[in-house]
Amino acid sequence: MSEAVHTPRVFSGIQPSGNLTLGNYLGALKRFAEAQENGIESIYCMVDLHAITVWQDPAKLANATRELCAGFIASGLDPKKSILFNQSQVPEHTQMAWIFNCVARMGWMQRMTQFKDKAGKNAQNASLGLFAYPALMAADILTYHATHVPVGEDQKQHIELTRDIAIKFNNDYGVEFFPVTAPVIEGAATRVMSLRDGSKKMSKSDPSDMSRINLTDDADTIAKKIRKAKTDPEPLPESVDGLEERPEARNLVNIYAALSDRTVAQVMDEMGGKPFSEFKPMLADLAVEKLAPISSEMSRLMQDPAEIDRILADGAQRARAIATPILQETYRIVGMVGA
Ligand code: AQP
Repeated sequence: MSEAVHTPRVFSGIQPSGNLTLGNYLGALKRFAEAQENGIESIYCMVDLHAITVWQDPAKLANATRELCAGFIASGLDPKKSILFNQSQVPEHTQMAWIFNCVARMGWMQRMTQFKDKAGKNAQNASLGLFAYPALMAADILTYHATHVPVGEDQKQHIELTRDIAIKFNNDYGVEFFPVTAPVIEGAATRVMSLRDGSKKMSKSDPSDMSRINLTDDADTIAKKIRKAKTDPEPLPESVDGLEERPEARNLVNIYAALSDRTVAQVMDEMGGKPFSEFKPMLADLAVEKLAPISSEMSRLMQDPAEIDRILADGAQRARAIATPILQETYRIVGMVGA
C-alpha cells in the first residue's frame, strides 16, 4: 500500500471527558494551531462517543463538549480553515467502527496499554466500549482517509493499531483502499507528566486536581499548582543529560520549553543550576502569560453556546461530505447489498 496515492489529510480528536489540561494543550491543541497554515486539510473532532466509554454525567458531557470546542478556537483553530465537529453528529464513525471490530483481532486489543491502565484491576467491570475504543479510533481516522494524526506520546500504540487495521483490511479484501496513517509526535512536551507524580501522565480524569493545570485555572491557581509541584531537593542540573534520572525536574523543564517555543537544550542554557525556588516562579509566570488569554477567550465563547452548536453542526456537515463516500465504498468492498 503506497501512502503516496492518498492526498495528505490531518485528523485528530480529543475527548470531552473533563477540563482540558496543559497536557492536552501542549501535546495536541497548540500543535494543531501551529500546523493550521500548512495548507493541509485538517479535521478535529470532539470525541464524545469515546468519552462515554467511562461514565459521564449527561449534562456535564454536553457542557464539556462545547467547552472543548471553545478550547480549540481559543487555542487558535479557525473553524473556517479546519473542520471542527463532535463525533456523534457523524454516524459514519460508528458504522465504520463495526467493520473494524470485525477486522481487529482480540489479541491486538488485549495488548493495548491504555485499556489496561484505565480498566485497572477491575477489568471485568470495564465497559465493552472501553475495550473496543481503539477500533472506533481507527474508524475516526480512516473514515477520512487521514494520512497524518498529530497526537501525544500516549496515543502512539493506538495509531499503530490503526495501521494494523488498515493493512489487514487492504490485505483481506485485496484492495489498496485505506492509507497507512503516520502518527505525528513532535515537540518538547509530547508527554506532559502529572505535577504530583513524574511517572504518570497529566490527565483530565486524575482524581487529584493538583496533578494538572486546567486551561480554565486562574493565575493564582496555576501559580499555586506549580509551587506545590513535586520535585527533588537538588537545583536544576547544568545540562540536559542531568535531567535523565529526574522525571519531575525534566517534566517542568519540558513544559517551560514547550510554552516558550524553545528546545530543552536552550532552556537548560538559561536555567541550568537554578534552584526550584527560582525556576518555579518563572515557570508560573510563563504559564499564566500563555494560558490566561486562552482561558478568558474560552469563557467569552462559552457565553454563546448556540454559536458553538452552530460551528459544530457546520463542521459535522463538512465532515460527512468526506466520510459518506468513503463509508459507502467500504461497504461495497465488504459486500453489503445496496452500497
Ligand atoms: N499528558 C499529556 N501530554 C501530552 N499530550 C497529551 N494528551 C493527553 N494527555 C497528554 C494528548 O491530548 C490529546 C487528546 O487526548 P484525549 O483527551 O482524547 O485522551 P487522553 O490521552 O486519554 O487524555 P486524558 O487527558 O488522559 O483524558 P482522560 O483522563 O479522560 O483519559 C491526544 O492527542 C493525547 O495524546
